[in-house]
Amino acid sequence: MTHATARAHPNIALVKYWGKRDAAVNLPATGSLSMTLDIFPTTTTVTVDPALDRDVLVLGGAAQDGVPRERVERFLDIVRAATGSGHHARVETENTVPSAAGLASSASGFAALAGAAASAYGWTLDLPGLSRLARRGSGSASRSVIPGFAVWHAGHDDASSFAEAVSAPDLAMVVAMVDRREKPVSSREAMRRSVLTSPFYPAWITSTAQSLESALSACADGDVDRLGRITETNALRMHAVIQACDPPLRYLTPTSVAIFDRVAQLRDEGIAAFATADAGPNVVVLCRPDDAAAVDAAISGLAETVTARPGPGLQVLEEAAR
Ligand code: 2P0
Repeated sequence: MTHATARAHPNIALVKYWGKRDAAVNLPATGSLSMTLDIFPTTTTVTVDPALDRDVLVLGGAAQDGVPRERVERFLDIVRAATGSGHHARVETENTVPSAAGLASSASGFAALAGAAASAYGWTLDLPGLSRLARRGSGSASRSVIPGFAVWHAGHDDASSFAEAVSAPDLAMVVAMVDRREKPVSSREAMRRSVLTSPFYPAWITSTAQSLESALSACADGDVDRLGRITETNALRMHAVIQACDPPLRYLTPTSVAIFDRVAQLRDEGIAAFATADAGPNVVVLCRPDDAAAVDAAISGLAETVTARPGPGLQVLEEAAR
């Protein structure tokens, strides 16, 4: 038996990934830009065990069945196909991010799994290779492999679609935990519904490609205000796409909207703060590190808060011995 352990952190997109151009190998319709956080890590151990007749997934000490286990098995099939292994594995994972609440547990989860599985099966990959592999599990996981800020190039095939580091101004994110419960519609399903039914989807593709270009140039210029404005606009556009789906779908709650309003008010008061939200009710506020305490004080009456800073990329904590 060989085993390896890896750790990865969630990331929050400033320019969002919303929709696929190829679901089979998980190619996104557009590129995206994110910050990997220094909070809520996922730690995963993969043990390759010739005695197993199927893959086992243990999440927080509880054996999983159904879709989560099958998703891991399909992912490990990719690693087995690449390494010529016929053996199954036991995957033990500990999440500190509230699962499925729009705080990117699949990003940290599949990034950690990619690192641990590649090592356990003896597949040596460079950082772009690990990012590509993580992408196959969950698109946003391609970015959690990278420390700090990452741009995920949309690409046109498996080889060209991966994330890499980008330099950006020093920033903080104040995370407002509006609701920790599992969301009723997964982002994968909501993305699919958006592509198929939202009349705004074509405009999303065009505007997001432009927003990514502008955001990258704001990063290069160290322009926090421009980067922040693009971030908030892009998030609201994504939610507009989602809210135009059939059957109807809305992730933002009255509390989420109240936080967006409070953040706009903070800007009127002279604090450069900008709100974003993923496929869930939680809101994340982007600001300069020196302003994080003021942002926290402004919104902590509306939801439980925690402040994050740019975090590390994928860490393999224990390499498989061979
Ligand atoms: C993002 N989200 O860029 C966007 C914003 C949620 C909202 O990437 O189907 O779990 O596994 O590739 O990565 C969530 O989508 O979707 C996501 P799959 P994933 O962070």
